[in-house]
Amino acid sequence: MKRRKFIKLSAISAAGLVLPVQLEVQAEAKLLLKPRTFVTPNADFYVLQIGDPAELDAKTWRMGVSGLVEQRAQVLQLKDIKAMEPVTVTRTLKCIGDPIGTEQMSNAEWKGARLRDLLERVGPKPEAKVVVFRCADGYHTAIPLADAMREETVLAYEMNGVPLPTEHGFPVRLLNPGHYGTKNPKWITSIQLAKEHESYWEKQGWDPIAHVKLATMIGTPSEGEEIPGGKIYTVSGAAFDAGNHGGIKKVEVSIDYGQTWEEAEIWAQDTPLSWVLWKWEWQVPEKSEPVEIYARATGNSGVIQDEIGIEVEPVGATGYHIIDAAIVMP
Ligand SMILES: Nc1nc2c(c(=O)[nH]1)N[C@H]1C(S)=C(S)[C@@H](COP(=O)(O)O)O[C@H]1N2
Ligand SMILES: [Mo]
Repeated sequence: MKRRKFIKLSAISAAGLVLPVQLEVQAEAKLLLKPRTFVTPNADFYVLQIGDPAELDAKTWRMGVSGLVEQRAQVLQLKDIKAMEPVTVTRTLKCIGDPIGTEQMSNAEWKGARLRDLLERVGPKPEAKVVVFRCADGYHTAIPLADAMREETVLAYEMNGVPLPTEHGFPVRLLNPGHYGTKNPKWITSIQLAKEHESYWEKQGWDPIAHVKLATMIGTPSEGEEIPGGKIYTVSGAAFDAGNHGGIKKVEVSIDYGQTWEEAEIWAQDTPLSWVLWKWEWQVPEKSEPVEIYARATGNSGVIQDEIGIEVEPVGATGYHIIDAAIVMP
C-alpha cells in the first residue's frame, strides 16, 4: 500500500498530470520493466543487416516472381501487393546471432499479404522445393516451399501502422514464422522458385533451417546492477519460442543458482509467434551479497530450458540468461 502510494505520487510529479489512479500506477510500474511494452516502438526495434540499409523508391521498385513456375513469371509493383487480401499479425523477430535474446529481439504489429496467395498465382512446378528471396542489399536466402505456403507466412509492407521503415525493409519484407531473422529477408526484389539454394549466411556456416530455440531474456536487473536489500524488486523480461514448442507455458526465476525456482507472472502475450513478457516480484534479502539471477521457460510441449543449453551457435542456443548483480544495504 505504501509502495503503491509512493508510485502514484511520483507519477503525478513526473508527468505533472493527474491520471485515473489505476492507469497511472500501472504506467509508472511498467517503467520499471524491460521490455516495457508488448509492441516495440519502431524507433526501438533492433536493426540488423549485412551492410547499409537499401534505400528503395516505391515508384520504381519492382519484384519479380519467377523460376520453376507453371504460369508466366510476374513482375509486381507495391500497389499490386497492397491490392491482395491484407492480413495483420503480431510477430517477434529475433537474430540467430543473439541466441539468448538480450538485445536483438523485438515485437511489432505488421500488415501485409500472404506469400501463399502470390505463389498460387504463378503455380509452383512439382520439382520446386525452395523459394529464394534476393534483396536490394545483396542479401539472399531461401525457405522451403512448404514453409512459404503456410497461412502465417507474410510479405509485410506496414510495421506498427506505418509503411515499413527503410531499415526494416521498405517496401516489402518477409515474415517467416518459427525462424530467426536470417529467414526474414528485407528489401526483397525477387522471388524465385528453385530446386535448391545456398543462402548468404549458410555459405558462412550458419544453420540453413534457423528454427528459433526456446529462450528467456532478463531485462531487469541489468548486468552489475545494485539492488537495494530488504525491498521488493521486480525482475522482468521476455521469453519466446516462435511456436516451435507450442508457445510458452511458464517462466521461472531462480536466485539460488537454479536450486529452487519461482514462477513469474506472464503479463502480456498474444499468439506463440510473439514473445511473452513476464515479471516476478522479489522480496530482496536484507544483506549485502552478490547474486546471480537465472530465468528459464517451459514450452507447452514440455521442453524446459537447461543451464548449458543443448544447442549452441551457429544454430542458436537454449541456455539460461544469467545476470550477475549485487544486493546492497544502505
Ligand atoms: N536484405 C536483408 N534482409 C535481412 C538481413 C540482411 O542483412 N539483408 N538480415 C537478416 C537478419 S540476420 C535479421 S536478424 C533481420 C533483422 O531484421 P530487423 O533489422 O528488421 O530487426 O533481418 C534479416 N533480413
Ligand atoms: Mo540476424
